[in-house]
Amino acid sequence: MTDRMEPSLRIAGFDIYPGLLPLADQVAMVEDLRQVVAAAPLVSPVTPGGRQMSVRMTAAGRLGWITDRKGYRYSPTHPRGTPWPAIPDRVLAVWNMVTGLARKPDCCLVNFYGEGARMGLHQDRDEGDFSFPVVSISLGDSALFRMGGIDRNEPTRSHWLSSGDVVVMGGPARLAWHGIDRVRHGSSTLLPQGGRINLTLRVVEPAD
Ligand code: MD3
Ligand code: FE
Repeated sequence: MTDRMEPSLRIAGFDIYPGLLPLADQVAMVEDLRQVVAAAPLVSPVTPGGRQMSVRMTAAGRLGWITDRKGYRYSPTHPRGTPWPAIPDRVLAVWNMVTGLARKPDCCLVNFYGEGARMGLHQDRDEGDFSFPVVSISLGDSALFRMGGIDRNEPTRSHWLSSGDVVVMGGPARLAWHGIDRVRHGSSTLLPQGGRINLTLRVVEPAD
């Protein structure tokens, strides 16, 4: 356990670090992610209900979150059967900075939002241990992030996330409802064709 950096903004239990990543680090992280996507291509996941998600996904780490007609789950392999690539060190450095935890995340989920992609309000509860926070890193186009409470019907608040912003969901916020209502396509030049990448770092297996 090292020191944890203090957030500059707190909304509904969500710790927000606006502009934490300098532009040079964002550019380097996108290069790291090109290698991740080369080893583990983005897929358009299908929900158990048979709907195709508008967000494309892949992952790095020991486990990746996947969904298909069989259900939502963490898997040690990409849908094509290959192990996930390692989480880039530059991404792990962000986890260290904002959590100060010795425990490393098991999963770095990579979400890619092309034009019109969104993510409906949901909870993240497929992990085996909710005592650890989830860390989100935004890259590319700005997105309207909606944050609610632990109950579906609690009021929500919205906040625009920009490239280089980091959010930490820990404590009660770990099980809060959240989603991405819309992305301002072309609002950032980080990705030459536009689009948004969100990385979420997660501890999936219970602490031993
Ligand atoms: C709050 N991703 O991958 S990141 C997701 O921007 C997800 O792609 C959104 O929701 C995105 O599950 C939002 C912020 C986030 C991520 C995980 C959370 C908020 C969270 C887990 C628990 C509570
Ligand atoms: Fe989520």
